[in-house]
Amino acid sequence: MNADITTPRREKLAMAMEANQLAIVFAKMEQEGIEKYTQDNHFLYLTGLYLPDAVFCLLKTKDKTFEYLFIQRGIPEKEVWDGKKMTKEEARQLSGIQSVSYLDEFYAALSGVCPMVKSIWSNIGSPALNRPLSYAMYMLQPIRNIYSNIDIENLNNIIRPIRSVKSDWEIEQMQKAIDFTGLGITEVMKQAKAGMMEYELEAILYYQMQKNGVQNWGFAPIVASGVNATTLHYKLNNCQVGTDDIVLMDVGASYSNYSADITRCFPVSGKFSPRQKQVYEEVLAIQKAVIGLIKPGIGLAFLNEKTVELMQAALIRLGLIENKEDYKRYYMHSIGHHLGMDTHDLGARDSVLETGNVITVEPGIYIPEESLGIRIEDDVLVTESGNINLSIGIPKEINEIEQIRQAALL
Ligand SMILES: [Mn+2]
Repeated sequence: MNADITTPRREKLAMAMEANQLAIVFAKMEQEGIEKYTQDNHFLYLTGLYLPDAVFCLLKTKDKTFEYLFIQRGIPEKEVWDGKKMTKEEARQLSGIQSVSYLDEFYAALSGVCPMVKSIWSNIGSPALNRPLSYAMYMLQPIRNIYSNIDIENLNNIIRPIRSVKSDWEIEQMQKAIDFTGLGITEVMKQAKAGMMEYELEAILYYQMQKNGVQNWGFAPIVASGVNATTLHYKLNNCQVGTDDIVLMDVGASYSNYSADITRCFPVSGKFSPRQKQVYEEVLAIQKAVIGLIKPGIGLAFLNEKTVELMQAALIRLGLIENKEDYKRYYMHSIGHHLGMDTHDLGARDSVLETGNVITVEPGIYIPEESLGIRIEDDVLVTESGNINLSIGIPKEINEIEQIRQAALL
């Protein structure tokens, strides 16, 4: 990410803001001890900087916008341990933000602008009432105390329409995240054997991804065999894989901080049993039907309704339910979500799709009493003329999967 990529994003944010509004976007704090640093996605989106403890401010007045960046001062004794801090000049170059100051000047600068500010957009998050304040809430507390007339609003609400439409560069990053995830998934299909542990499969996957420059999972990987696949957010990954199991992998690499989110299932034995095949085919048919509906102007709510209709008929055919209303026993989540820097990216459940959105399509049927869980998930880009399935290259047809598995077991 460089200034050419982040500058237009800041311009879009400024366009969306009203006069006398201020955006204050906080980077994540420096992690305690020796943990790996991950950046706040709003901050990264707007600045391209992996700097901890930095703050980006955008002030809009009647006829101008002003951008300010505050960064940590380098302390020579600390730099022995942590490496050199980014200089003001480096931060300016990388972000394209011209006014760069040190963090210890932040409140003084803010004191100067607050008298003219009506409201502030900030990445305050939305912690539950019985949870600690977010870092942004903590940092904005002096403003609440002294300028109680200034509204503080969640940055999500203004940045959602901007972040949910992906640029070509963003699509390229997501495509890489998806392709590297696909390599990992295919490699697991090639190497998995009964008796292996789920975490061994996870390791095969991550090795393939990291070899290609992936630094992190997009989310905690789910590698679930047999009945574990019926736990939607299973992440223990510590059971032994059985001969007759289906293994479900719901995984995604993060590349340039963009997440993939893919689910594939395969039979350990090399061949789907008739029942496994029956269930798999129903899920696959629903997934394809729903992907076929995706185009600009279609609502996520509509896709959910369609999925439920198709799911009800499928569950009745499979002999799992008799009454349509009971479908939630075997299908209890929604069809998908926006995907981007966050795996569950900004984009409301009731959003209407537009060109440049990327969403997941992930129907599933979960039958604990049969130790069987099937979910198939692709990442789909909404285009002017319909959609492009970005993960179409990752095997999901029964014959393809069986072929890979049987070659593996030779
Ligand atoms: Mn998903």
